[in-house]
Amino acid sequence: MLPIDGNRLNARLEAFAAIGATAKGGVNRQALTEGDRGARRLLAELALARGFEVFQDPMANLFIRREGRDVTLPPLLIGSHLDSQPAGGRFDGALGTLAAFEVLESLEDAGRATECAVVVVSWMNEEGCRFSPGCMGSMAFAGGEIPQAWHGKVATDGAGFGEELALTLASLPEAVMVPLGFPVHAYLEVHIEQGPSLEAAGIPIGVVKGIQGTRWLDVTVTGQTAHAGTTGLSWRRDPLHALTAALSGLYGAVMPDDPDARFTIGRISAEPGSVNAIPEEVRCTVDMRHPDPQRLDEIEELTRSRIGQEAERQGCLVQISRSFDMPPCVFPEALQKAIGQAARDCKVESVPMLSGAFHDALFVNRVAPAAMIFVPCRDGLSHNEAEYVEPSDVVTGCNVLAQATLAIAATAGTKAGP
Ligand code: HGY
Ligand code: MN
Ligand code: MN
Repeated sequence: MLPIDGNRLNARLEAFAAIGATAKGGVNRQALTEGDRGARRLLAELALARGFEVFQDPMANLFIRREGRDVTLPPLLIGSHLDSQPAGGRFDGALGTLAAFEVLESLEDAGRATECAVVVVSWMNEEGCRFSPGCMGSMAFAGGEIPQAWHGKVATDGAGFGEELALTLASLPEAVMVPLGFPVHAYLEVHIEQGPSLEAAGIPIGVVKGIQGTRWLDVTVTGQTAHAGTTGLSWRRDPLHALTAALSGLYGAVMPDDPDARFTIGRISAEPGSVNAIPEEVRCTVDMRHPDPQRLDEIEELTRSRIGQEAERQGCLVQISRSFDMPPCVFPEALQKAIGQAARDCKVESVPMLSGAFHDALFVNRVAPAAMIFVPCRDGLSHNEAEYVEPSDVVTGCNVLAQATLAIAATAGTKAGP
C-alpha cells in the first residue's frame, strides 16, 4: 500500500476552493478565466516546489511528471480538471486533480519508484459552459489536433477563445510547452458521482463501467418584434410563444416516457428583451443524454421537429445546430477489475456503475485504456455551490487511486499491459 496524507489533501481542496470562491460556498472558475489561471498556477507552483516537471500543451492541458524507472515507457496519466461551472461546487474536477497530485507527492514522500512515469493532468475546459463543447482539452489531446472552428469561438461572456487560450498559456511560463498528444500507458480519474446512488447505498467507491452519451443543441427562433399593446394575436410572429410551446411539449414527453433519458434547457434568452415588445429572437441550449445512441437520435429528432412545428405555427424561422456530440463509451474490463481490486486492497466496498455525467476519461479512452473511480457526494448534488464530499470519502477515493496507480504502473512495459 502507498500511504497518502489525507489531511494534506483535504487542506488542498480548501485552498483551491478559495480560488474563484462564490458567496454561497462554491466556485466560479470557468475555463480560461482568471480563476482557472489562478488554480493552474497554484498547482504548478506546488509541483515545482516538489521538483516535479511541469509542462503544458497548446490546449493548456497542464501536466506534472514524476519520472519512472524506465523513461522510455509511456506514462500512467492520473487527474481530472480544475475548471468549474459558473455556480459550481468545490469538488467537481478539483477532487480528481488534487487526489492525483496527492498520489504523486505520496510516492515522493515514500521514495517509491514506479516502472513508468506517473503524470498528473488537469484537462482544459472539461465543463464546456463558457466555451462549448465540453472536454475541449482531452478531446484535442485524443484527436491530436485543435479543430479550426474552435479558434473563432466566443464565450458566453463575449471573450474570444483564441485570446483567452493565449493568455492562459502565457500565464504559466514555467510550464514547458510540449506538442498536443503523447503515448499513454493508461488513464485513471477520481471524480464525485454527481448522483445519489453511492450515498444511498452507503458504498464508498463506484467502479465506472462507462459513460452515457451527451448531445448539445444551440436553438435560435426568429420572429418579428412588435408593440406588446397594439399587436393582436393574428398579427404576431412571436418566437417565445413558439419555443415555450415546443419546450413544454418536450418536457412532457422525453423524460416522463423514458427514465434513462435526460433533457435540460440550461440557458434561454430573448432579444431585444424589452418588457413591452414582442421578442425578435429567442435562443436556448438543449442538453440531451442517454446510454443508447439510438435513443439520443430519437430525442434529437423529436426536439427538432417539435420546435420546427411550433415555429411554423407562429410564422417564425428556426436555426438548430449541434454544439457537442459525445457518444457513450465503455471502459476496458481489465481496468475496471484493477479498480475493483484496488478497492479490495484498501478494504472498502465498491460497486460497478454507469456515469450520467460526461468526463475527460471518455476521450482519453479513445487513445489509452481509461478507468474512473467515483466517490459519493451529499444528496448526489453537483453543478451546485452546495456540492459536498465527506473528508473521509475524499481520503478513500485517493487511497483507491494510489493503490490502482501502483498496480497499473507496474504493468507498464509488460505484454499483459494495464
Ligand atoms: O456536464 C457534465 O456531464 C460534466 O459534469 N461536465
Ligand atoms: Mn467534472
Ligand atoms: Mn461538471
